[in-house]
Amino acid sequence: MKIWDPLHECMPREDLEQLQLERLQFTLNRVYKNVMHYRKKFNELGIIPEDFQSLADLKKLPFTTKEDLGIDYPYGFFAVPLREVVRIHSSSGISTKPIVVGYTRNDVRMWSNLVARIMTAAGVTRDDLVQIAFRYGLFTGAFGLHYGAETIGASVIPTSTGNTERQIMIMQDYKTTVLVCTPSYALILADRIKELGIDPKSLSLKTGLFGGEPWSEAMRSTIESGLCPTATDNYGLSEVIGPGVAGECLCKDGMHIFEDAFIPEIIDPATGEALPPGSTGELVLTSLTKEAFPMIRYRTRDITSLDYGSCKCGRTMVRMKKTQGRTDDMIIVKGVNVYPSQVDEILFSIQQEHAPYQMTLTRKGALDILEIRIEVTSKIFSLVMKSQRAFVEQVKKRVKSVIGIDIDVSLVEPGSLRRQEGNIVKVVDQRQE
Ligand code: DLL
Repeated sequence: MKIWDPLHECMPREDLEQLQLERLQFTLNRVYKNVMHYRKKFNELGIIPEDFQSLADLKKLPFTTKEDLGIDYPYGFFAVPLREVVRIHSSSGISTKPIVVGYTRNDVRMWSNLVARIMTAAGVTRDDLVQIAFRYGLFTGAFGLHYGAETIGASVIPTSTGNTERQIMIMQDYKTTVLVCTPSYALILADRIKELGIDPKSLSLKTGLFGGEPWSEAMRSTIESGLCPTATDNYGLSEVIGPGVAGECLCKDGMHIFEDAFIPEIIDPATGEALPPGSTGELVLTSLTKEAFPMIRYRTRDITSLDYGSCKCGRTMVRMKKTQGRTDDMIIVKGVNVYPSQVDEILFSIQQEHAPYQMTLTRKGALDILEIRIEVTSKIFSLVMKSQRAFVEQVKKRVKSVIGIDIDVSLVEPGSLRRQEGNIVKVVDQRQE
């Protein structure tokens, strides 16, 4: 099994920790000098970057959260002038404003190499034809995998999302060997292939890199039997770089986190205390090489555990387990991150009141369906029938323009939504694994 960057991916832990410390010092200096948010935190604690003499000192610093990024929207966390930024991406924020991330030329180079690592780990080589069916745009998934594949020297087929039959036609005619998309889209492709009576073995696919949302081992089996013989899981988040934070090798026993570029910690989400190795808790990440958008102790809100045991592939990088949920109420619908707080804001902006609502998620075939049920308040009730319909349409339209997905909206009887201790359960996820 080929390894893209054996020098780093197989580094003995002692050397790795030395490298992490040097890179951490570089990063802390950079943020202290250039990012007001971090300088304020250092000053409040009465410390300077030179005080960090060991990796354990990292714990002196407070966490960074998505709320912090929202306060300094859009560029407050950039550590370089915009003139040095060559790429901007974004992801859902807690409010209707997204979070904005930037990359310098060096960042894009580093990112491409990190993604080249996960692709090589999944068995991709320069002889492959890589069909990228992630949405091209502000989402980091498509461009990240695109640059990684080009770095390896593979041929990229940038189909983007949608038009499932065309995707399948391209797969058949261009003889795609590697598929890249969300696991839920892979299920849609597998379903359609079955409906069309195509034998998956007649395709040229040999491996697929999937990620961007949680998925189960059951989904992996369905994809491997009905679409492509090998499916690997890949994790990342825009704030930290995008894809390329962690990915499975062909042992498929956890995703290697590239620790020369990111320091992972597992904390108790309630207390913020570090948990002993092997425990399950919230993943916190610190970036070590990023120039434009360094992140210090970023709370990912993803729940997982870390395995420092050795892996048969030879990589020494720690492995994270599949995520086991989140410590906040974010959900991922059709590959798009959605926060109930975004829906709160949208409803308030339309109706100038906090209408009680519930988000129900179901899956029709392989397709995610999000329905927002809104209880009829006296304000909504007073609208004539026609305006009620217009209100429903307006909610759909605003959600499409702010969050980017099509949803169903219905009005329901006052008091009919499920409550727990008096509060409406905001998210009911009925999607089966
Ligand atoms: O989803 C980056 C990415 C793209 C990773 C393509 C892998 C492949 P965001 O849109 O910022 O970035 O969403 C990040 O998605 O905090 C997780 O909750 C979730 N997530 C991403 N990958 C996985 C995965 C990209 N493999 C958020 N398993 C993260 C479970 C995942 N959840």
